Amino acid sequence: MGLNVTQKLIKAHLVSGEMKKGGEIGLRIDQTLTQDATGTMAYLQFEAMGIKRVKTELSVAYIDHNTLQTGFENADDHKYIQTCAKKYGLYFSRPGNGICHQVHLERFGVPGKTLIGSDSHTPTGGGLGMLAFGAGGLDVACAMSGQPYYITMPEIIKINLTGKLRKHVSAKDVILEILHRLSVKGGVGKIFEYSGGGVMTLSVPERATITNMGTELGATTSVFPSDEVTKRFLTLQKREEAYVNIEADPDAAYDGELTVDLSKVVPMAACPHSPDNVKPVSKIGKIKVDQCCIGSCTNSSYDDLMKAAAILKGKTVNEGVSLTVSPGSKQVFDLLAQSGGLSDLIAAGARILECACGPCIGMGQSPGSAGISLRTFNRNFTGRSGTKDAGVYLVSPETAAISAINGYLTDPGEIKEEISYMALDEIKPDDNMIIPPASAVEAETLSVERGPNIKPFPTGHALENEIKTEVTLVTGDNITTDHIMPAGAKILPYRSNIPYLSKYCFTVCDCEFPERMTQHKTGVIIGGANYGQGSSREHAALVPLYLGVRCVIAKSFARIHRANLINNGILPLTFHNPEDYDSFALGDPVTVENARDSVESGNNIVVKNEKTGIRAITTCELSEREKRCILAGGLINSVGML
Ligand code: MIC
Ligand code: SF4
Repeated sequence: MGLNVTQKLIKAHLVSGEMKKGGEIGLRIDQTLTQDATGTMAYLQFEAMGIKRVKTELSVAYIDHNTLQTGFENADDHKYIQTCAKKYGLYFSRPGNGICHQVHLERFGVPGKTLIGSDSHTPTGGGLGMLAFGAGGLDVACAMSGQPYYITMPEIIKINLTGKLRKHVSAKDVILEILHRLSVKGGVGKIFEYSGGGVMTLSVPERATITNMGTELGATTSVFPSDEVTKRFLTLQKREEAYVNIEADPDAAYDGELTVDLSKVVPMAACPHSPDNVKPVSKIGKIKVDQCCIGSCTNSSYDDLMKAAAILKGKTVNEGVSLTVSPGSKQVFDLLAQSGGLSDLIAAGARILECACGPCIGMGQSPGSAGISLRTFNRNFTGRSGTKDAGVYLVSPETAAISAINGYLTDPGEIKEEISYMALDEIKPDDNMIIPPASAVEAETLSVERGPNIKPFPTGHALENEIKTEVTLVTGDNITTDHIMPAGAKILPYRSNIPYLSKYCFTVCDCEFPERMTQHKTGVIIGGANYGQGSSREHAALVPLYLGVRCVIAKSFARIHRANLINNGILPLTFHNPEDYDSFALGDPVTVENARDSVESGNNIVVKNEKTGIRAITTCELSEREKRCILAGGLINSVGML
């Protein structure tokens, strides 16, 4: 039997386990990336391992999230990461050079290679035929030190693309259509592999838009083949030597299949407050819009921004709307300027922001009270924009641009004029904002600069046999890491200061949670389904650990967050019978019985509600490696890194 693209990539990197669904596999990692909001922790953890130089083929440290610099914190963290990069053998992408995923696609991604990044949208690299995963900072630190990355062998689902997109319909609409069909839980335990005649009609940046938002499906990752389109993209980037052809064998088998006829896709929008609350734009109606934001790692390529510029050319942004544009990279920004698109955007009244995540992670541009914001981004969770009662809709650049002119949500199918702009035949990439690492000899003489905002990270302690504590929080389904550890302009600068961040833990759901934990010193969280979906931020485990959370008992967990809990010694227990979720209330005293013995033997774990006497059975399926980690109180303890 032939192999599909995913199997070919896994096979070439497999260091432990078998390619059998459900078992743990270890993968050799060729490349890593970090961004600054998770990077500081990742490098502190890397330093704690005592390794002198990264052992990957390529590792890059990007600065793109924390760029507001409202105090000394961001600049200090940037300096820390920059000095780490130079000393430990990483490339450093300076602030201003762009969003990690866009820059990585342009300048570093290589088809057929594995990549892990301390950012959940690292699967963007799948658009280039990479096997790319989002991971916690500690897993990235381990990969930098030459250790494998472990995942559960997922199901491989073929997404069969047929036909061709119609005018004004974009790759964003395709992934929104898939989210509509499968939901934010639809990709859990799965890799989506794109295939079929429609694939060749999509450019690499369009493919990357789709693999980027595979993250919102909860997927382990998404991947496209590497074909002539990939070759053209790499040739444009003057990196044709990186090209290899990787396509599925004709007789390759999959665990499931879904067909999307591109010619039938229509402009879509994800309505508040979930990326899977998707409806056709035409069915939502002409709702009044206060803000439109174009950019983010999902939609900030040259074509995305030029389409928007062409729609806005000669027009003025509606008086009721604030339109922002953030180019994905310095390369995109420069090309936008050279082609005249930038001038069209400025003339129309767009507010041009720097090449960074910006409003996507709440770093400015929070909408007004109950404001309606159309964003070309990938997440619209409550409060993520910085305004709790804002309504954020996720749309394509075309929809955002035409709606910014009209002042109300508009189907881009209504655009009468032809959209045309300068095609890219040749570009002159300039990596002058990427600082290479020092040589190993020079590195010996360099030191790392650490600002006063950088505080040590907490570490867990060995698992005891009986955990006696109480329920300190009960959450509903689909809790995101933005609920657990919010981001945004006020607190993102404190990503290297866990004690400070802890004051904001879960405050989107319950403002008394941090205070309650401080009083009780320990606690358990009762969670619903898909607990911890969203970002890869390890802070959503580190901060609860710091506050004394000993275990989370949920109906189910999102992949990266579960790994982060285990890596930090917090026990993730799953209700055997989901109805038992209703047997626990805030303040109930609980005992996790025989925790250590059960983890060791692989048995179910009983959690007793000491108030009602109800004994809930929970499961904790752990690989031998994960068991060692949980028993030791986290990965750092388990491998004796400190
Ligand atoms: C996000 O989009 O939520 C982030 C900010 O990029 C996160 C990483 C982080 O929290 O630093 C992600 O997606 O992993
Ligand atoms: Fe940055 Fe937003 Fe992409 Fe996260 S989703 S990496 S915040 S642009």
